[in-house]
Amino acid sequence: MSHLKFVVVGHPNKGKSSIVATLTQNESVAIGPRPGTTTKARSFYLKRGDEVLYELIDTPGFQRPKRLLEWLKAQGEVSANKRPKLLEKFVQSECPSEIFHDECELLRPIVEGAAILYVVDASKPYSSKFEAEMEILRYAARPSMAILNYIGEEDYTKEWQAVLRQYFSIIKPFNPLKASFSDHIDLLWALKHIAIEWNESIERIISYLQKHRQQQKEQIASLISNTVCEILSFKLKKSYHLTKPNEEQLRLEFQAAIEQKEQDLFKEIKEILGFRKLPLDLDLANLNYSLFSKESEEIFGLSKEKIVLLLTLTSAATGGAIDLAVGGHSLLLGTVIGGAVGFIGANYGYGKLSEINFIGATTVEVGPIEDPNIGFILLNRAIAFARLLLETSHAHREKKELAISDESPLKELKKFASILKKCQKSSVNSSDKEKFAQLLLELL
Ligand SMILES: Nc1nc2c(ncn2[C@@H]2O[C@H](COP(=O)(O)OP(=O)(O)OP(=O)(O)O)[C@@H](O)[C@H]2O)c(=O)[nH]1
Ligand SMILES: [Mg+2]
Repeated sequence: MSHLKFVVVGHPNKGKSSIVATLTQNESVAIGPRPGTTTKARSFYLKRGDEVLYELIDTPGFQRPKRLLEWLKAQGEVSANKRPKLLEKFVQSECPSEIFHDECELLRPIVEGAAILYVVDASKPYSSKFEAEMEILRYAARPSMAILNYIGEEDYTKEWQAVLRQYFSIIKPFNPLKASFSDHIDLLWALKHIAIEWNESIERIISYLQKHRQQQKEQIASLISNTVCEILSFKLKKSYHLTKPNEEQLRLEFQAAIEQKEQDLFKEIKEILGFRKLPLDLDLANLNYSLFSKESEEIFGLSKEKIVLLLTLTSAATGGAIDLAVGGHSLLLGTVIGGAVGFIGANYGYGKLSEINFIGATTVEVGPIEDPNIGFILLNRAIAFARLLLETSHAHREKKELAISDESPLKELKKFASILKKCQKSSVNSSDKEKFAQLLLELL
């Protein structure tokens, strides 16, 4: 069976291309603030490997619907069963056309058999100028659905529904810029009812998309866990000749190498989710602060007390009393592990990054990181980044404003702490790694 085809039509500048981008998860669809961005019909595909699951045809908006309707009516009285043929006749006899250029572009896929997704902006009032468009689409007698987009703040849903119900049996609100993955799935569930013969195909597509999403999350979780673990055990080795390198310089080089690894991680997460071009405003997400800055530590790190507690807990010597403390009874902290604070505190915080070891007369080794908070900071930053992108639609073109919640997403701190500690000591085994990725997956 050939794949499902949907043509996205409507007035200019109502979010047609944005809908195509979101539903095909494709950031290369041209979207623009001015009417007339799309000038030609163009197909975009949702694929599983090489197999096309569905095709969405982006089209220019109607330019002269009233004149086209007049043309159709001027062909004389036709019975309802002949109307689809009349539309075909228009495409065959009048297209290509200078006056009806945009109508030709959008009607061709319809007469060739695509189902119709008619997009309106329900944040603006209905006006009779839309009537001719809907009348023309009715001539096509194709399976169809109306989509209510909301470009502005106001809400004219009721007014629109009263009109759209006269033409479409399925009407679905869908805001392509805000749409999450589950909104995409919801829209597909609604599309299931567009034609009985498509039920099965659409269910299959939904189940594929859900599986694929889960795989993307698994990939991201294992990427984050591997990268964080690798960073924690990373050593910078350098050879030198005669003059010993400056220690501060070495530290900076070491930090820069780690920061680069974090940036590469972010880039890979973007790629997994199909965002290569999307500019991100990392300032808003506080991710622009350097990984090693005081700010980053405050936003993404754990408090000194928590770190001390966790480190004490993950060493075998401690008893159940501290388990209680982790449940929030911070009063216990001072009494139970007071002594440890001084010791671990010496290794905690900015400036306590790593040892610098001069080996022989020509080699120096920097690292691994000593500050136990860096692992948590890295994890919180990477999760914040991944979560934001997981909620971003492929219709975004401008700088995406990232906002993150203050709440650290890391739960199960004890388990994370024990794995991070092993990473730092380069003693993780494959089951630790699996556990690590699994813990992260639950947070995505
Ligand atoms: N705030 C907001 N803006 C939207 C939404 N959908 C579209 N836009 C904006 O509206 C403008 C037009 O979007 P397009 O998707 O290019 O609209 P179109 O219908 O394809 O336009 P033409 O190709 O010119 O007919 C763009 O600036 C979009 O960013 C939405 O859901 N919310
Ligand atoms: Mg467009």
